[in-house]
Amino acid sequence: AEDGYDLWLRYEQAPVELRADYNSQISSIAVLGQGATIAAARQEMATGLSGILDRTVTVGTAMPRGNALVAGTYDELSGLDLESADVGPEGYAITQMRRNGRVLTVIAAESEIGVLYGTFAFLQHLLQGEPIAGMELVSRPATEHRLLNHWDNLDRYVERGYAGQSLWDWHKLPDYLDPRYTDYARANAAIGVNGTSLTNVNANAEVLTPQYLEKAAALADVFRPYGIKVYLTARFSAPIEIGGLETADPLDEEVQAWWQTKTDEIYNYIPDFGGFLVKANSEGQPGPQDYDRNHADGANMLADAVAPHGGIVMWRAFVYAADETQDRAKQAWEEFVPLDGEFRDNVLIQVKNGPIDFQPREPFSPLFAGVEDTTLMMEFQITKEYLGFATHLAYLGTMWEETLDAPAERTGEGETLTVTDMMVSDNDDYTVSAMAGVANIGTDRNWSGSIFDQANWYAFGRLAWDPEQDAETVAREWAAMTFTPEAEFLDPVVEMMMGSREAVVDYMTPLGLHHLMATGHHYGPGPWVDDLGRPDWNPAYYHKADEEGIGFDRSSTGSDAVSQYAPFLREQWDDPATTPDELLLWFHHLSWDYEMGSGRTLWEEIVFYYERGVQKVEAMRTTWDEMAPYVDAERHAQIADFLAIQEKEARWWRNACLAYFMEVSGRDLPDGYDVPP
Ligand code: GCW
Repeated sequence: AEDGYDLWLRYEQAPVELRADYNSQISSIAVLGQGATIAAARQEMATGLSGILDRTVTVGTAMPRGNALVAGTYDELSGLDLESADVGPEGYAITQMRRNGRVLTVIAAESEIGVLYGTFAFLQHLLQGEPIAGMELVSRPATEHRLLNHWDNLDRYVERGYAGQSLWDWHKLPDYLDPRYTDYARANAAIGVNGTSLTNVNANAEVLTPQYLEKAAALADVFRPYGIKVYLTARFSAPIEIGGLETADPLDEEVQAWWQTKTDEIYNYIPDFGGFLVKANSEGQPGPQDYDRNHADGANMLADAVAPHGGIVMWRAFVYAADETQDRAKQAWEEFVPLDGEFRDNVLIQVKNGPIDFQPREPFSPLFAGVEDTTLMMEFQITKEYLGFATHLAYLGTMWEETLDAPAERTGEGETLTVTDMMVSDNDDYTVSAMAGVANIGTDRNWSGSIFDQANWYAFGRLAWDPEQDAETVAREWAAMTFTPEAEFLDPVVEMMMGSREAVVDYMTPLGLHHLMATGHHYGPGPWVDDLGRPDWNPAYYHKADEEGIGFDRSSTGSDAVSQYAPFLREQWDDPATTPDELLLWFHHLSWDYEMGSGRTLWEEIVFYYERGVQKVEAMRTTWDEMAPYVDAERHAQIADFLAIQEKEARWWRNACLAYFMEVSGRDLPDGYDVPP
């Protein structure tokens, strides 16, 4: 059935025209070498080509004769006298050459994982309709650690998950290895993901007990051939909860010894365990501040425990205290910047893209330019907690590209550095330290809750591999492999994807507005909510709309959050006249009558954007309807139904927000608008 299970590995759907090209280029195939990763590459090559060619293809283990496709490490391929390309520890090179009248298509790498990545790249190029003749590709990851973060609880509930239950069936592990674990690893290896943190950052210490470690080890064994390391979330109070200690104070020697022993035990189960991911002193989670210690004290204790084994600690910067007098957007910076230089080398500070919380649009987090001697890494949210869950179509590649490419800093020489440039790796084989994506994956047949949300998983992997990759190319690759490479389909669909996130911004939170979502679930609108226990959980705290105007004043006359940015940005964003419209109400509180660049007043502009958002979704529906000839009926119908939900809910957002703003401002809709309140 066309249920989306195969993700971007839909080999059967490859264009038929490729077969002639293939037959003229290749008469035999081999993947050389022995290890488990090579076996996985050989298996994938056989599965992939059998699907693409619609016949059983066998893949040998020795150098083939005639026109041939051969994959292997440079060592295995030494007989060919190849010039090694600069592929690094995980990259690959694909070339075609003539040898003694034969055509050879060669996939070469320094490592076995490079061979597997090269195999996937070769197959994916065919799925994208690219011919084998003349294939020349060299690729290596810029980023060292490319991780999914699962927010999966041990009872299989997925926090902010909209695609069913957790994939990890703890009850049946370690003895039953669901074949789906292998398919998960294949899908991730195909996009270069090389790490997975299995458990929720709102952590349960139980996962660190032997019963669970044995299960996690079984998953690690499945993932290992695919180059994927397992990480676990460490609950800071675990020494008390499962260790029987009276404290979790990171400066207490018994606590340190407990973590050391626990970590050694984990490495006995999982010899290549990647390390810990920690949410501490954030939203009620325990942490070092409970003992008057700081983030560095906490992170360093864990870092010392994993260091002898080569592990890392990813310590999250998502912190904000319940202090009404302080702008939430400033708090991570204030807690972390004073600790710059105090973290061990194997600590990475994991920073959400924006200073608040995965909103449809935020400026980048100022932490990305705030530290010099601390390794920073990115946390994106693949699951769409604030962008319409799995029913709204929003391609996030554009949002992530916007953050990664954002100018963050200027050097003394006047060179502009982007957010990506600020995540410097101290490993010479890479330029970027790490990127994490909060997974949108569950037990739904289509993994992500909707077909188009698969694109966000795909895009995360591709951008983690190469943060300079452009979002449009990635969307094209994905759409070609998921549906068809025909231009008549790709052009309009990629255009629809590219505009989709901005449509959500328009109908939910245009012009720099943020956190207008209803309480708790964050799905629908709730700008009127103003009575929650913590002020910074109330939408009204963020929009500050009243009779006079709207917006959060973070300029130098307000909370001064703007001063956490580099001087060139501070200057630009401190003045509404030079602040880009997209961030206007993030940084400024302005009169409803404020005159916009468009000539409209702010109030008219807000109405215009909400209305535009609805119109964009209407246009997306029309585009999709026209795609019926190119897509199987099953997937076409589901996507069409989801777009209908999105249109209905875009109207709901528009109507609810405008009705509320009309009430607080005492204004009517401008002429020409007729939105039912
Ligand atoms: O976005 C918020 C979510 C919480 C989440 C938290 C975090 C895991 O609403 O569900 O908790 O962020 O990132 O820690």
